Amino acid sequence: PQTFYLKDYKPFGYEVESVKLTFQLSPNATKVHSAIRFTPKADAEDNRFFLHGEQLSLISAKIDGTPVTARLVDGGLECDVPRTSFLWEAEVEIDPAANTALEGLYMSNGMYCTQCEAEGFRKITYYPDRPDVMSTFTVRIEGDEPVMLSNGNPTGAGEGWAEWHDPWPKPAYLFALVAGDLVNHPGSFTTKSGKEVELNIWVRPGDEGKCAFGMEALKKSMKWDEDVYGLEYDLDLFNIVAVDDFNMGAMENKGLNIFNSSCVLASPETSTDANFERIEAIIAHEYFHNWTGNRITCRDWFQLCLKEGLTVFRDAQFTADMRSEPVKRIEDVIALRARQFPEDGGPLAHPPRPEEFQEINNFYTATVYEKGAEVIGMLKRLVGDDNYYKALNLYFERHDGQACTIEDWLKVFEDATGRDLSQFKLWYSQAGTPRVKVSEEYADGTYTLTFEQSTPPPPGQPEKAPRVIPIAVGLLSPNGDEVRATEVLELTEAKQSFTFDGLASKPVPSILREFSAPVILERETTNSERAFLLAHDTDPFNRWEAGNALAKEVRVAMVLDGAAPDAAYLDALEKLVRDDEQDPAFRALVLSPPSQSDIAQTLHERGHTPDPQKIYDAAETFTQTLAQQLETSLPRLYAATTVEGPYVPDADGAGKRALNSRILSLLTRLDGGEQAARQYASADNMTQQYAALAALMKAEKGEAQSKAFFEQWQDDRLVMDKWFALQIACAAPETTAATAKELTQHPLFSMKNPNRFRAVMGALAGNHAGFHHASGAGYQLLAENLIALDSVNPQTTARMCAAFQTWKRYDSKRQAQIQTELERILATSDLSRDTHEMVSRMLS
Ligand code: HT7
Ligand code: ZN
Repeated sequence: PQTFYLKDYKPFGYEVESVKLTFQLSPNATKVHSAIRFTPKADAEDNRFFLHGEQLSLISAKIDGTPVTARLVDGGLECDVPRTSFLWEAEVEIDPAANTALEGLYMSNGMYCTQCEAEGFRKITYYPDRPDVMSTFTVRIEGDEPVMLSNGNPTGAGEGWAEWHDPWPKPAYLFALVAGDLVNHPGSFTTKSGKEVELNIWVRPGDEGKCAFGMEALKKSMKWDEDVYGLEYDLDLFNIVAVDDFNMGAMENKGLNIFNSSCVLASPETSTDANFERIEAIIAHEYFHNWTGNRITCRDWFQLCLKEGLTVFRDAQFTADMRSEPVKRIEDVIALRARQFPEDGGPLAHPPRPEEFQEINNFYTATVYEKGAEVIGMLKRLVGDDNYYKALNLYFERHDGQACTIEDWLKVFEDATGRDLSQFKLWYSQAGTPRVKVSEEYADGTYTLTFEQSTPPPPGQPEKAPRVIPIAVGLLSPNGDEVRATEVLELTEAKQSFTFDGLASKPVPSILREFSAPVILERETTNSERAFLLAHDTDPFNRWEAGNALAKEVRVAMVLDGAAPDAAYLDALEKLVRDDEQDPAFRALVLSPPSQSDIAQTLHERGHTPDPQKIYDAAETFTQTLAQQLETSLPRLYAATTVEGPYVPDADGAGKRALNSRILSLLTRLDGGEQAARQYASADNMTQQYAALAALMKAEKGEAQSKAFFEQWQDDRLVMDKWFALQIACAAPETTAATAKELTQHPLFSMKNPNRFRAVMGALAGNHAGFHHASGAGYQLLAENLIALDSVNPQTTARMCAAFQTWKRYDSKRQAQIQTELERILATSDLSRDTHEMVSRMLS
């Protein structure tokens, strides 16, 4: 397979002045006519006229009305063209009903829809399918579908046709078309300059009742972007469409966002609090792309984090403002450590701006998205809030309408602040998570913190220069008072010391407050100091972090030494859970144990080989001991945290329900499931129904409720995904693979629906002890299913291969089992480029 390199970038040799597309829709034989005006660039380095095209049947091609013979070459066509402006016309035929890869134009439940990012447009027609080629699009859709939508504003419609025009130049990856039997949930928004924008959420008939929350989230996002970034919406219409079959969460096509239905449809009866929060965030994310992605796009796909890192950063700011800042930060750090750290520490490691790829779809990763956002968070911390917004204003002013690079992005910060960011830029080019070792000294009222940074070399990047690392530090006195408020230390050298004078006694440091940089902090400290910070730190993130570190230490000791759960830690948890002064969401987070794969990662980082069964046993013992310790207070705590009254999916209610659910799961270990069964029977919302079912199933007491749940919800696709996943998530290690296998035989299992496939195979990979069971059955089942999926949907297959990325952490027997499965996948005939790249990287 061909490898593409950042260093090889060359601009396209032609301007695309305008694009007119006509679609004649038909499930198996859609005709696409394109009329594109090209003008050769006077200063072009390369005037080869090459248009991308894949899986297209070319019917005809013309230049200025005269038929021409195009040469079909690998990945597209070439043609001899005039040296002056000309009109290129082509007619192609495509087969949307056969398109199970869900890239280009495809069908989902009888509805036509598109997914063009990253390189799907080339499956619709011949085109320079690269993000730096921007043009205005006019689209005519002919067909007998009741609703036919494209980007921009509608310009005409009649019996069997509709026309659209998007006045904003855009790359082809933002093109979209949707046609089908759809109903809309309407809304409207008046921008700060007084423009009335029509809003619609389009769904399949029957789903109308699940749009209200998404519509409110959209309006809040529009308002927030005006208030915080001064950015207004720029069309008369904003459409969102919900689609059942979709490879990712959603797509920010200009004026016509397309969403995985799981990321937009919500109702109290069918969605949990977590679903509501995620939907609000994804709607915001896609809306924010209108400026960070669409108005200013990427020059090439190596720059993907330019739009994705920034947009994730912006959606996190939004969620923090709408909900709780510390809770959002804690949730994001948990997710970063669970998804990005393993990527950065394993064979799939790459910098936020990769320098080579075979298949760009494989680089929509936690590193590009989440680490990309962390890098922006560090930049903001280093330059300060005012300078951050000054730089952002300059970015929008200078680059509106352009396709940009990370260099452009950093230059606006340099110009706005006068700061040299050349060392900071290493964050974009170096892979791997830096480890920061801290030591301390105290003498005569002076406290010294010494930091040493290093990054274990990831694949292909032996040299690791020191990076700029902002480390937010506060100091507490031994009685718990804060003696130094948060200060951001700038670590720029491999080893550097910082001093604090005038202290009456040796302070307790609170380091890396708010998780000010995506690093692994290594510091020798005691459990009693961690407990002290859990009780006293004024930084909520570090208070949680202290509890989390304590929980990990306790688990690690249980796994390595067979120790009993630490009594002091159990006492600290008991105290916290009973403390009604504390935020329920915070209490729920502290009460949620570190995941078993997190413990495996911690053990690995400390040079041990994790044993998944031992980690599972320690988790079970710990939770059972905690339940017993809290035994007498659990019924009261359960009652005190139960949220009465109508369900409202706000942060406050969600925090209380999260705590209540944790308590219910502990109680269910002791009361034989009585309380959970009562909650299941009386719940009027999915959060409580699901929490009760999960608690019962985990305790192996939920058979009747699981059957009832299926009966109640079998016609709801999204709720059924929960049902599939939960059975596997709750299975014991030795039955996990068998449970998953049985579910793949279920009539409602489908290879063609990525949500259902992910529900089953994602839950298998997510059940740490089950997936890594010594029999190897989990590995085998996943590999078999990935092989089967590859010819149907390469993109989803390749993404899910990443379940194996941590394989070198485990013992030699497990490594051999996984290696066998990876080699089996790689030996599959006609393996997709996507999967081939992922598996080869993991085996390298
Ligand atoms: N920008 C979108 C990425 C995306 C995507 C990429 C590859 C294949 C399918 C895809 N669907 C959506 C989504 C986002 O980050 O907002
Ligand atoms: Zn995005």
